[in-house]
Amino acid sequence: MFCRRLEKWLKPGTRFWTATQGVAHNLASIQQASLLPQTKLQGLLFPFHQLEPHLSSSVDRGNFRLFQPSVEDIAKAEKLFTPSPSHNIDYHTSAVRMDHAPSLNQPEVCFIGRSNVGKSSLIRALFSLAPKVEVRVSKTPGHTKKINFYKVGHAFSLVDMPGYGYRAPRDFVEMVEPYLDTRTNLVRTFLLVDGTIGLQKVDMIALEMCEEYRRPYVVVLTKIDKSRQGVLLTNLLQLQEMISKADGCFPQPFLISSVNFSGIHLLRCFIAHVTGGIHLGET
Ligand SMILES: Nc1nc2c(ncn2[C@@H]2O[C@H](COP(=O)(O)OP(=O)(O)OP(=O)(O)O)[C@@H](O)[C@H]2O)c(=O)[nH]1
Ligand SMILES: [Mg+2]
Repeated sequence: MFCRRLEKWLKPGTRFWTATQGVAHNLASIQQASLLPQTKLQGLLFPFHQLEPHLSSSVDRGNFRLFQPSVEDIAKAEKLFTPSPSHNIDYHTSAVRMDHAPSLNQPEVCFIGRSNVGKSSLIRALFSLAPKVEVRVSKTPGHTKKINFYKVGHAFSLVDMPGYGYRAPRDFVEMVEPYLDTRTNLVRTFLLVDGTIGLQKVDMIALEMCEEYRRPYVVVLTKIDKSRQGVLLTNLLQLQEMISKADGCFPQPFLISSVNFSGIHLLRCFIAHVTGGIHLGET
């Protein structure tokens, strides 16, 4: 059923990036990903499915699958992440302080998290269908000291926040707090947690901060390709427990790998949805 719906959507002539336009990841588009066997495709689009059989039957699975768009919706969202002459996707500007931040009218989403958690890598993966967009990825932790703004046509803007942790809580006070406090067009904050390590004290501070500023936020578990399955499950359940006690957090954590592309298509769809760029069909 899943494959038939996919085939129907993928009409001949659908465009995707080729080597001559820049090198995109070989699973960056749903068209390329659809060449995978169905179980692998399901795992790529909905990474939680692969973990599900390993969860104890006493675990409530409902919250892991709240956002489960159709493949058509995922494909619709992908269009927003694909540049065209009328839809420019590009780095916009950087700011070292909030009073240098550009005033933008479109809805905005931001990515916050510890240094090295994978914020910039995730943004690069999200933008992999626009390979000309330059997203800096650090080799050394703490590289991104500026707030970096990217514009996705007129649809939304996306913000890569400086990593915190080495000088916490000072890092929060300088950059993240003023941003969360004052950014009026911010519609969703994505709080990244390292899937290989799990929740750290500094992640808890960030979570409390999102609660305090009453900003709707979503937790993203990163680097799932690198984490052993048992470790990932433990970290996921610990996270789920925390989320269940939070008010402003979306109950479903998103699992992603910027290396093998697991969960990237789903996250693109969620971003397109929360910024109002697409309307989800009936699933
Ligand atoms: N295996 C694996 N490595 C990742 C993944 N995402 C990021 N990394 C690696 O983790 C390191 C840090 O990634 P960044 O994206 O620079 O992290 P950041 O959160 O932007 O870091 P700061 O800018 O310092 O705050 C890099 O060496 C990445 O290659 C992932 O999904 N899987
Ligand atoms: Mg970075």
